[in-house]
Amino acid sequence: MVSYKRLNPEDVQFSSAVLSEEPRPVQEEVSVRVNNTAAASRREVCTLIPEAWRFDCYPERGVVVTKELCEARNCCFIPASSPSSAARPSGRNGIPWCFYPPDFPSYSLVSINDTSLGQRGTLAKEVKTYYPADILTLEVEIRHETDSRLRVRITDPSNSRFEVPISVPTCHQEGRDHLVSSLNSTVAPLFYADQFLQFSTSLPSQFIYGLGEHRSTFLHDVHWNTLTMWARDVPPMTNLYGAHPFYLAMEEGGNAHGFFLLNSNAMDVVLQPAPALTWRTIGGILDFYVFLGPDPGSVIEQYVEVVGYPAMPIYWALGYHLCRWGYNTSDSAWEVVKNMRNYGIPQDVQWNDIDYMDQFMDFTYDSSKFATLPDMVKDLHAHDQRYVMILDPGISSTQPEGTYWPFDEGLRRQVFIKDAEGRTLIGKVWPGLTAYPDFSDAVTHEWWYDNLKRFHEKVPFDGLWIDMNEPSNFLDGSTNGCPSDSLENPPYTPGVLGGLLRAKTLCATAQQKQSIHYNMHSLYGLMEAKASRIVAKRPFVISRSTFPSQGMYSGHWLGDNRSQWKDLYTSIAGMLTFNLLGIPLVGADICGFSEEPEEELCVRWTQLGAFYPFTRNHNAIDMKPQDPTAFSPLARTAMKQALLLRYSLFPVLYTLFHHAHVHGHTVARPLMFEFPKDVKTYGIDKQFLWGKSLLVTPVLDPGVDYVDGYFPEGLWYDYYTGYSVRSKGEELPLQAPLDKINLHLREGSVIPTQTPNLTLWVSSGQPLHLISALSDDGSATGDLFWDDGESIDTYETNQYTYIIFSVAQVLTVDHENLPSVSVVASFQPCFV
Ligand code: MIG
Repeated sequence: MVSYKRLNPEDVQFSSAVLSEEPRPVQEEVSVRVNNTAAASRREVCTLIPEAWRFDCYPERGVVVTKELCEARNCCFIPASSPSSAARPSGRNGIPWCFYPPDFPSYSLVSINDTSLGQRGTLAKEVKTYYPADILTLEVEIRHETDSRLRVRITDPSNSRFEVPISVPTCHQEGRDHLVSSLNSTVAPLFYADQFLQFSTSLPSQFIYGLGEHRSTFLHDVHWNTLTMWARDVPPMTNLYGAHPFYLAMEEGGNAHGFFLLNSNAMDVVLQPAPALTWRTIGGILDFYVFLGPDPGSVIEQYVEVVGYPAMPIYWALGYHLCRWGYNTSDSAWEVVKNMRNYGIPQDVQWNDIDYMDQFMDFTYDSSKFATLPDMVKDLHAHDQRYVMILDPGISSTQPEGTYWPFDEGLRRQVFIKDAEGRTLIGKVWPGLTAYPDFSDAVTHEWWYDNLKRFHEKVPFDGLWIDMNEPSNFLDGSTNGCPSDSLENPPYTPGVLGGLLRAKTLCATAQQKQSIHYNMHSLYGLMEAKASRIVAKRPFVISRSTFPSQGMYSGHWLGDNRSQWKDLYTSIAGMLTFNLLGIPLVGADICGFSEEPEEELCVRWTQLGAFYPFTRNHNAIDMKPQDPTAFSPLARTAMKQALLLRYSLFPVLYTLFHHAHVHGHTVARPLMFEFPKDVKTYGIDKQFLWGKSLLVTPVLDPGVDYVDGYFPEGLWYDYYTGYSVRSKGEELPLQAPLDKINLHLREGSVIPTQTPNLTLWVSSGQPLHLISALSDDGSATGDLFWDDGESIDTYETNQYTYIIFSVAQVLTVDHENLPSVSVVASFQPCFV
């Protein structure tokens, strides 16, 4: 756990020249040298800094950093064994050749006063650095907001700067005596220039998680790994669709803490093996939260308390969704729905991609190819199924006046983002030239709502899929390019793909109601989701771009993956990361978006996908069909079984979402959350849990009929046979024929299940069952949250049933010989 102490001016220098409370030996050595031999040559001091502790003084890309350039910054220059970081475009960097010396000028605390919540002080430095508009005097405010949450805001007292417009609750707690984190932030200098804000901190371990959105393993690699954040429409690589400046760090002994930088500007987060982390952002303020845990689950609860609890999903959101790009007609989509019914494969929701639109224009549908769309939707509803279609933000700007209401009316109400000169900014997306709604303006929300309402009268859709909302643009900036100024070409540009902020999006100088696009860019998907959360009952929205607090408004799919085994594997990390980020309604495109899956891959993917909190099969245009009906009877049956299994576990999943909504718990949960003292769980991203007790071990490789799974210490019950194994905390081989996904129940748990049916609505009348997995002492507990599945705020208005089950010793259990999972009760579900 991070410890706190009261701050004294001498503790805060934000420079490596000053020792922190608990100095690392290396620093002590450096510092002693610096202090005792003032005459020591610069080079000697520089060589004393171990490679892992070198903080990059020349992060600019595309520059070959020479000794001269480096020394002009008063930094140390030592070519290291790896190529210089500047020589690498993004992602994995090397050891920096140019790094800050211990005496690099930085801020010191010149005054500090106690406030009711903490302290407020002034930071000052004397010399300006090489970044323009360096701010020499800063205000720092430290607030102890709750017992487990500290907030530090560093602002410019003489100018107001951009702050992320999300409402963050503040709790007021007084009289705390232990206020300042000894997270060591003195390892490198603090920067606070207008467009370059940077600070570094040492990390308690190399076990760092979160920091979306990137495609990576669940556990981040701290070996010179730069993670760039700037929402971007791009297939799996660099900076992806969302921006989430939050990390979870494991500490000694199974403790954990969290760190959140509330900042929406383009930024780099650099991990280095010291281990240490550098936040480097190009705007806004430094406003960060530290969450004290002490265990990983509590850290996430504390984070979610700040960014907002995820919405309780409407029940059918947890059913099976089928989608593809390239259903050429409504009849071809309808055909699949009917085939699914004929084969008795569960399906709650049918989706349409941009194919349904008339010339790809929002709020229209193709009246010839999709003539039967309204009939299909009626038919879905008649079968207790639902319909969701895609909307892109770009609004066609080239239709003759009077023929396309969304654009005409949008212009009239001035809802579109403007360029630097105040004209409607025009970019290009699927419908051709388009304007972009400014969702930071309340007027735009009304206009968006009116459009949705008008379209809903024609096609009574049930939910929305909001794509391309980074926002994506086939052009860089606009049809007129972008002006050339310091917003478009900042002194430092993070490692965004394409090297320019405007790459495949809008100009940084574009004007939105609440600020310039430079500041607002990564918030676009969040604000669009907020505007889209309006259709009936509990709204259903799935968004591609996301930002902290997104979970309150939408779920997320992990974007354009490929039909490859590797993508099957990385989807688990993506799912777990978004559960850490407070967006538990998440899943990857099952069977892969681009490319065509072999049957075996699609079966394995459907099995894993049955355990994504959000489960949707989606496919790219021109790829052959990959819905369950497209495969052999054997594969089809295996997929059907996996989906029926999911449907039978609906009561478990629904109850987990209740806990996410009310307490900020994860739904799909990393093993280390339940076993934080078991270091062997820290890197696991091939298995995961649902809640605390259901262990999922999917097959992620071709051509195998077994899988190795790690079992934390304790008793685990095979879900299908009831036989138990006692693990010492070891990897065990499991049989995994093509029609089986391994599922184990942790000792001491009771889970509610339900006889499945073809939709969750139809299942909802079926009896519930309880399965208990007893501990050695014959006890077990579990719970169930149950309501009508669709009314808003049933928990908040007390219209729900919540049951806790506990089993005391009921029978003598012989773990070695008897199936010990037993149905201990059946009962009728009771809607309030
Ligand atoms: O430029 O709507 O990620 O799921 O099928 C591509 C077509 C736009 C990207 C989404 C994908 C969707 C596709 N879209």
